Amino acid sequence: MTQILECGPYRLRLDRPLVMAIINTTPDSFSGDGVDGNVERALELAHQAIAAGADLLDIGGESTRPGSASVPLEEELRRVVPVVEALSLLGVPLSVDTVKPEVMKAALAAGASLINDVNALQEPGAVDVVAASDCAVCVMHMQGAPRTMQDNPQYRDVVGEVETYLRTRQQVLLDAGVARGRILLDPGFGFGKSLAHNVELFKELERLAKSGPVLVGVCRKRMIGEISGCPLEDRTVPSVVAAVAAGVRGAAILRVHDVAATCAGLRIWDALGPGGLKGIAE
Ligand code: HH2
Repeated sequence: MTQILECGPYRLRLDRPLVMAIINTTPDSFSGDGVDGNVERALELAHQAIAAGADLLDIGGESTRPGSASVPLEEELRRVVPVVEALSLLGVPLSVDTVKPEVMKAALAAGASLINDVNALQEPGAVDVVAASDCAVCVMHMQGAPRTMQDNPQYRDVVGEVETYLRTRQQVLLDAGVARGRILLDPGFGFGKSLAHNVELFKELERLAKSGPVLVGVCRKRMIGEISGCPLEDRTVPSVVAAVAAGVRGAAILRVHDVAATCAGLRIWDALGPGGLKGIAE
């Protein structure tokens, strides 16, 4: 049976991998495509992403690249809320990438329908904000905090530990009254993980998807550079191949910078790959 993601006013069918376009409102995102709070530029990127086939837009106002510091609340609100207001008129579901309950609340009021939290709603009050709305939510696993998370991350059993963590956060949401159909899980590629940890997790996406629909964000990340040998500016092709591989392994949503290339890659696999792309529907 086709899984549905309940996402505010939207019902998203998860019978193929959906493409989530990254719109960073930051001045300092690692991939260099942040718009620094410029609403016109964000609108332009959003139009391009939708025309290229994006199913959702993910708006972020705080970089979480390794080594980054947290952004003051007022500054994050200044970057994110006007962009959400402007993009909410476009008719596609908007996700907001934040760890702050105040930003979640303001973004939902401005028209967002998915909260994407790399901290899995651990800030006091965050679960309540989500529970009080009808938005979807993505809980992500991170070991440590962005400033230090890549300093020698350690696991005994990375897949088991990430799976247990995601199920625990999922249960917290269920207990707070958030329906299962609103919850996405994300192993958090690059968030407190070595290359070996990332690869092991990637190869077990089907197992993770048994706990709930999985969002995968690997586009242009260090692991893509390490495996492919490509510098940041040449990571579109390896990122697309990784996105297709994630789709084949059952990812429900692919969070990407390169929307047109990703959609093209998915179409090719769907038409020519063995078995096509059925996401997690089967
Ligand atoms: N990765 C980043 C940010 N948010 N959210 C989820 N759910 N999963 C991810 O893998 C993820 C995320 C980091 O990438 P990016 O937004 O491109 O960079 P920055 O944090 O520097 O803005």
